Order: sequence, then C-alpha cells, then structure tokens
Amino acid sequence: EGVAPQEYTLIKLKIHDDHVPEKLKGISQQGVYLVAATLRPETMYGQTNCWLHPDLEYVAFLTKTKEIFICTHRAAKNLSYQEYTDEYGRYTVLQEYVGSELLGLPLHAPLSSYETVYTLPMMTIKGDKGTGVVTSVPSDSPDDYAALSDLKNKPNLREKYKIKDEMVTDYNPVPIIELQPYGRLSAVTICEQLKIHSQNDRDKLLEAKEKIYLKSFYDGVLLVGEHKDKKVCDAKKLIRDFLIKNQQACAYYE
Ligand code: A2H
Repeated sequence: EGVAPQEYTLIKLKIHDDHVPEKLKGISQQGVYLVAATLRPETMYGQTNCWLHPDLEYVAFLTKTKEIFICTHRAAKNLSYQEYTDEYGRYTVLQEYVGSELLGLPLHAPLSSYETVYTLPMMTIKGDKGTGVVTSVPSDSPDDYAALSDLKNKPNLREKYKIKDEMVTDYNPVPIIELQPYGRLSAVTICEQLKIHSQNDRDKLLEAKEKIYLKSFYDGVLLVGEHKDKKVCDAKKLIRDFLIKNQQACAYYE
C-alpha cells in the first residue's frame, strides 16, 4: 500500500424493493443498496452478479440522504469521514449481517445489460479493502470469471449457499471491451491461456491481472454504451462522472 489514497468508485446496487431484508423494511423510501468499490467504472456494462464473502460481517446504515448502504463496518466508518453521514460523522447501524444471510438477493446494477443480477459467494474477498462488496464483471476481471466459473461448475457450492441454478446459469460474460490480442472477453481468454481452474489459483490470477489490467487501460476500446469506440483511458472518467451525477455511484477514498 502506497501513501497516496486509492480512489475508488462506489457502485450502488439496489436491492429489489420486494426483497429488502425484513428488519430494513419501512425505514427508508430511498432504497437499500449494496455498495461495491471498483477501480473500473467503465466496465459496469458487463456486470453479471455481485460478490459477498459468506463469512464476512456487514452492516446496514442510514446515510445523510436517507438511503441505506450495506458494506463492512470498516467501510461504513470510512464513509462517515467522507460526508455520507451527519456533520458529526455519526451514523446509525440499523442491522448487522454475515454475508451468507445476504446471498441470492436480486439487485439492480447500474448500466448492466442484465435487468436483475444476484448476490453470490466469493471466498477471496478481503475484509480490509474497499467495502467487502465486489461487483462482478467476468468479461474483464479474471477473479470474477474464475469465481463465476466455480459456481457454474460446482453444484455442491451452489447448494451449500442455497444459490438457485438460474442465478448462475442465466449469466455469462458480456463483450464490452476489445483488447488485442485477447479479443472481446479478455478475462476469459487469459484464464484459458494460463489454465486457471478456480478462484483459489492465486498466483496465476495475479499473473492474469498483471497481463491485462494496465493494458486494458491504454489499449482497450469500448464496444457498448454512450462512449462506444472510445479508448478506456478516455472514457473512464466520463462514465464515472455520469454514474455519480445520476446518483448511481459515489466517490470513495481509502
Ligand atoms: B475491480 P485494489 Cl473489470 N477483496 O472492479 C477483493 N477484491 C476486491 C475488494 C476486496 N475487498 N474490493 C474490491 N475488489 C476488486 C471491476 C474490476 C476490478 C475489473 C477488472 C479488475 C479489477 C469488477 N470486479 O480489479 O487491490 C474490485 O474489482 C483488479 C485490481 O484496491 C476492484 O476493482 O487495487 C479491485 O479489486 C480493487 O483492487
């Protein structure tokens, strides 16, 4: 970790009103959101699901604008220093959860081509980074592709966390960025080339990320959306600003 703060975009994934957890019902008219920290706002067109760690603790708290955010306690505290709570940095924890209690929830994910995506389990989420909520873009993130493939290939894993088959089988990587020589699903290509078999292939996943992450920033070209045909490095900030302006995302530093 360097000295400079990392600038993330917090993507607000809204829980469908009719699936808001029991104890959060009737508290807010503004909606209940899982908030995911990402470095790649320009990839939100390709969201297929949202990852939570089944054993990690999450809190639901009320923001200054009377929305309910769900993230780790640590991230809630960081957000309280970043003007999401009252002027004294106070915030009310409404409810605590472990991740497994929040799996299988239907969400609206901004810009995604899938109208509904679901919360699914990922075992490699860290509690001391971001919000503990990770939005999944398997076309462009090797970690996300490996974890989604695990759920597709392992019925026992789905069963263990009571994930319905269709929450996984109906969802596939969406081509959103062209990156030569990897093509239109760069994470899929790199995982196949490096023979990555699961989300636990840590060394190979690190290598995969190193191969495509920076390259995508400089050489990637968007295939969809308002900034189609633009390079990722030119479109990234525009898409981030659009999401923030539309209150579908906010800035987050740590
Ligand atoms: B990224 P950095 Cl398409 N545990 O978003 C594990 N991973 C986490 C996390 C946590 N607590 N919090 C955030 N992340 C992920 C999109 C994406 C991301 C793409 C490609 C690469 C990529 C869609 N998932 O990240 O350690 C989030 O996934 C590659 C680095 O703070 C977030 O951005 O640098 C990124 O890791 C933040 O990682």
